Amino acid sequence: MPSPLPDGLGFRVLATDGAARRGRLLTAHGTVETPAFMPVGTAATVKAMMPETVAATGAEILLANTYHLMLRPGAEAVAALGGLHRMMDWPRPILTDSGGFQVMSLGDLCRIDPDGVTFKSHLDGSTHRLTPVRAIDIQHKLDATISMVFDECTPFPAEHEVAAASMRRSMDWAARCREAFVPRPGYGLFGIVQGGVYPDLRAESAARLIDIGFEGYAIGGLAVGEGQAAMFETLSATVPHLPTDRPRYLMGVGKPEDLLGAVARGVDMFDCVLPTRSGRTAQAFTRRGPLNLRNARHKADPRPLDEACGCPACRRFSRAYLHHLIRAGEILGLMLLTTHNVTLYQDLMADLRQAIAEGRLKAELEAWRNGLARGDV
Ligand code: PRF
Ligand code: ZN
Repeated sequence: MPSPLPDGLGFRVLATDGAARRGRLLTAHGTVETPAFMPVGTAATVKAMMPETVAATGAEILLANTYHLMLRPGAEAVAALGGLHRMMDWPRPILTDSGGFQVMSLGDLCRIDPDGVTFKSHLDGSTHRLTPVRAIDIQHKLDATISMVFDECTPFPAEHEVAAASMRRSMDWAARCREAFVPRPGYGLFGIVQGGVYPDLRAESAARLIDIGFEGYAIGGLAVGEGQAAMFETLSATVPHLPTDRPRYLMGVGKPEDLLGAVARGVDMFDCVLPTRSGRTAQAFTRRGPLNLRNARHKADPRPLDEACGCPACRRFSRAYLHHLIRAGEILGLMLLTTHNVTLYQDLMADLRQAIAEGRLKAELEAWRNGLARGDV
């Protein structure tokens, strides 16, 4: 058994291989083996999956969204149902994003000022406001295991001056979030590094956050159109400025190839809608790259999606049947593809964890990259 929980979250680095780390996060709701991928449960559900099916994929932590839950059903409604874990019957850790990124994705439905953001609901057009204090208060009511600071995701591209001003505002908000956050054993608050693609701004942001002090450090403002090469360069320029004894979380990333490169650069946690959203657009991720199950070439194919996958979609059903379900608009098609995609992402992370522990990450990355690039035959 792990030793008693410290004041906030516990984190142990169990092994390293180059910059990559094999770690363990200890929380009030159980442990998370890292590197970890968090399936997205925006509205307190991983769409089309029962919680026990999510757990069976190997997922140990989910992400939920402050923005969506504050609008519907409302933070008080979630609190009255005993918090997120009890409401959705997911007893394991939950990380909530703070709402900033989601609000600012609304475009002209939102207005930003030095103290927060005023926005119109995408549901009914009603006006709402999020500030650092309010975002933390909502995450308390949701009972998030890990809360995120309220930040501004600087758009890409942005001039150095614009990215600097945006980052400094986010750092000011991060300090307000730290003050508003009520510490509890096994719970934590993560800071978010911003600064666009500028190494000097990323270094300044990391230093400001470390000065404030957080239980973990996220890297935000990436995967916003800069491309994989620039994302990797920015990661390489950011991670060395982060504490080695705290978890690092790359927000909203990514494709399997992105996860390989980011783990190699020292990232411990990820979230992305790709495996769950692609399931709903008939896209299956496999060890041989993506497949679109709508395509007529799968019409009579008796093979499973991925020979090496142990998920129910691959153990029990053919590509031809999945193709039929998708074409017929059957709900089971979405359920099976989502389960498969989440399983593939969890298998990828499990392979990387084992490879780091055994000091053979380089070969494992090569094996995955070769498979993904080979394509389906
Ligand atoms: N900030 C927050 N959430 C996020 C991001 C960010 O920069 C991103 C960027 N890829 C995804 N989700 N709070
Ligand atoms: Zn599968």
